[in-house]
Amino acid sequence: SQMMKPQVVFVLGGPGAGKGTQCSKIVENYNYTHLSAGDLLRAERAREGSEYGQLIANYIKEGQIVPVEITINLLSKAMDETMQEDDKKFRFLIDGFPRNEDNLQGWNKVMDGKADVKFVLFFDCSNEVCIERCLDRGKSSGRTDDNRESLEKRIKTYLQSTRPIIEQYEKQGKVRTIDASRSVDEVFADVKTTLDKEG
Ligand code: UP5
Ligand code: MG
Repeated sequence: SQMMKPQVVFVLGGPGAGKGTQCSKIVENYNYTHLSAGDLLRAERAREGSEYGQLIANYIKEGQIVPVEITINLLSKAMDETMQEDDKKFRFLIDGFPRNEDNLQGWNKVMDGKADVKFVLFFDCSNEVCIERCLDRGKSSGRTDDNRESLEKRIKTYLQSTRPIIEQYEKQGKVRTIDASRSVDEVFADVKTTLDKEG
C-alpha cells in the first residue's frame, strides 16, 4: 500500500520542561503519535537481551547523549510499526530528540527524504524550574537521573549540546516557542494555538 510520508514535529526543551506532559495532552486532542526518545531508550535499557542496556543506563545516569545509531534505530522502528498498524497514523511528535549535532546528523543521514520535519515545538523554561520539577518527580519516578547530581549534568548537556540545535532550527524559522514555566493548562492553551495555526 502507498504509505504517507511521516510528518514530524520535534519536541524539545530542558529536562522537566514538560515535553512528555504536553505531548500526552496533544495526543488526546490531535491526530499525533507520541514517541519519546527517552522512553524508547529506557525501554531498550530494560529489554531482556539488549546489547545496549548497560551503555544506555550509563549515559542516562550521566546525563550524556546516547550514540545516535541506537536512538535512530528505536525511533525509526517505532515509526514503521505505527504506520504499519494504521496507515492513517503518519503524524509524529518526536519528544526529546535531536539533542545534539550527532543526533541531527544521524537523523539527516537516515531520514532525509523519508520524513518531513514540519517544525520544532520548543518548551522554554528556566533551569531552576526544570530542576525543581524533576526533583519533585524524583520522589516517586524511580528515574535514575532525577537526582541533583544527574540533573546538573542533564542541564549542562542541554545548554551545551541541545540549545545549539534549537538555534539552528530557529535560523530556519522552524521553531515555535512556548513559555513552559506556567501551569500545565496555560502551557497547553498556547500549544493549541500553535498547532491550530500549523494545521
Ligand atoms: N510538570 C510538567 N509540566 C508542568 C507544569 N506546567 N507545571 C508544573 N509541573 C509540571 O514533566 C516533568 C515533571 O514536571 C513531571 O513531574 C510533571 O508532572 C511536571 P515532563 O512532562 O515529564 O517533562 P519532560 O520535559 O518530558 O522531562 P524529562 O525529564 O522527560 O526530560 P528529559 O529531556 O531530561 O528526559 P528524556 O527522557 O527526554 O531523556 C532522558 C535521558 O535519555 C537524557 O538525559 C539522555 O541521557 C537520554 N536520551 C538520549 O541519549 N538521546 C535521546 O534522543 C533522548 C534521551
Ligand atoms: Mg520526558
